[in-house]
Amino acid sequence: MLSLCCVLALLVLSCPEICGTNAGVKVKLTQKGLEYGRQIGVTTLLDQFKTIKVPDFSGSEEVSPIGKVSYSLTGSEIKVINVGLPQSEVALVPGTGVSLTISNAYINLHGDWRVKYLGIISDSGCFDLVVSELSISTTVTIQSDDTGHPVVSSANCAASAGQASVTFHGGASWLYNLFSSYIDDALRSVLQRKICPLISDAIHNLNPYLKALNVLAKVNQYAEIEYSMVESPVISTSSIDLSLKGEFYNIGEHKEPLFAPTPFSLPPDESNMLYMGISAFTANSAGFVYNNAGALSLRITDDMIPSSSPFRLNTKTFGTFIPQIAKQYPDLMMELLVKAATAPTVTFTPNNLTLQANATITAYAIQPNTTLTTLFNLNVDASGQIYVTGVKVAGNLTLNTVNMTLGASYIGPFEVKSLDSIFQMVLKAAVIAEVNDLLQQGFPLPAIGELNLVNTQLVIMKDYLLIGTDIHFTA
Ligand SMILES: *[C@@H]1O[C@H](CO)[C@@H](O)[C@H](O)[C@H]1NC(C)=O
Ligand SMILES: *[C@@H]1O[C@H](CO)[C@@H](O)[C@H](O)[C@H]1NC(C)=O
Ligand SMILES: *[C@@H]1O[C@H](CO)[C@@H](O)[C@H](O)[C@H]1NC(C)=O
Ligand SMILES: *[C@@H]1O[C@H](CO)[C@@H](O)[C@H](O)[C@H]1NC(C)=O
Ligand SMILES: CC(=O)N[C@H]1CO[C@H](CO)[C@@H](O)[C@@H]1O
Repeated sequence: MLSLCCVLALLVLSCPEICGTNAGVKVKLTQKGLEYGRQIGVTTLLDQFKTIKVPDFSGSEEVSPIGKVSYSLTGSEIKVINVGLPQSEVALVPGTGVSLTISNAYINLHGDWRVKYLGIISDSGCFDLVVSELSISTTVTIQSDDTGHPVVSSANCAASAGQASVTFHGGASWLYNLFSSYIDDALRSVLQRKICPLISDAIHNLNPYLKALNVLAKVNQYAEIEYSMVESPVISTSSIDLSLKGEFYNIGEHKEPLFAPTPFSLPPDESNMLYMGISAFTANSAGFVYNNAGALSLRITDDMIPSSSPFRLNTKTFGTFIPQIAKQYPDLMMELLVKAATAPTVTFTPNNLTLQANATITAYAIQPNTTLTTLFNLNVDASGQIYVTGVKVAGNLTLNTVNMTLGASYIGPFEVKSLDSIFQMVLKAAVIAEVNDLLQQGFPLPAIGELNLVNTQLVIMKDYLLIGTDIHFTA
């Protein structure tokens, strides 16, 4: 059940009070995705059908010239031994959900029979029954319950069995006729009556999973991302489209940034099962959250600079660019504090993901008694390209431009430009490495937990990142 649930979990989420806001993340399940969901669903139903219990039949009938014949088909031995669902179809029902049609299905049963007549004569044997040309149709409706969670149910279920054919083993042939008509009518109708409740149960059984669906996914110790729906799912003739909030929040504290998502729509591609658009808004809400959490500051010490580097974080190295540092603070180690001045922002343009950040860098000399003496601070505007890699929404940053201006100096005037090369090196070695660690973690995609993504492509579009993927269950 879990697997079918996952497909449905992709289809449905909730629509709480935030309905009407623009989506930060959009998800589209195509016909191809639905078709994959059908295969998984049919496998699940096959297992479900094998559990059908056929009740005992017993009764008596006047059979001339013998008289009263008591018979029983013993339930404990009437077993479903095979089920075939060779033909099934799913189709989108615009505005409602998904229709499922199964045709030419069959069920093989095996059981024992027993008769008693003329008071004393008893006879017994076994039988094989094939109920074939079974047709089943139902609609899976997708709705929200009053707590804003998705609920699926089965509507308009109909099942009919075309014919039953029975083979008896043991006993006298006149008995076969008695059973033939009985079995044909009774067992066929029993099976018919059992199928729709079974399907309804199977669909209904998805609800606990949907109820447990976490629309708030933890990213790390600072952030969680909310994937609740901002509007009801749009079910058209070609896809199911979901609009999700897709917003990062500080854990336990849902403060809204000043910016809002820019409306965007996914391209009409259909070659993958699933498409997902992640807006620049979603990425920028992450910057907002990390900045609020005070997570965007980094203390850089000499041990973070590669040992191969000729530049060291000490007053000797800096003294070659700013002589008064070496003069006033000879032979001291230094430390830098890089701190975001504002939340960094990303811009998505076709094939280009740019990160811009404004930061301050404060340089300290470390006194022998470990006191930090402030030497100067700089304002830095930096921009870099983020290269998105692999199937995770994870990337790596390379630095494009760095523009440094002096904030304050406690060591007299100096030419900021002279520090360009050393800071380029420090930013690359320490800051970019740190940002890349963060980017490599990526973040969880909505309800993807149980799925493997295959044939995944990532494309940077204007204002959003497009992921096209197929999905695969290994369970
Ligand atoms: C990427 O976009 C930024 C601005 O958004 C621009 O400055 C940069 O030149 C672009 N890079 C490429 C490779 O197109
Ligand atoms: C960085 O500061 C400049 C002005 O110095 C401003 O134009 C820009 O919007 C800021 N960028 C961010 C990401 O805050
Ligand atoms: C540490 O040393 C510096 C420089 O010698 C001095 O200014 C400062 O007061 C000292 N701090 C402490 C806590 O001893
Ligand atoms: C660097 O920033 C300063 C102040 O924000 C600005 O005047 C200057 O044009 C910028 N230089 C470059 C190369 O972007
Ligand atoms: C650390 C890392 O993976 N760096 C890569 C970032 O992306 C650029 C462009 O694809 C590569 O050249 C780097 O090697």
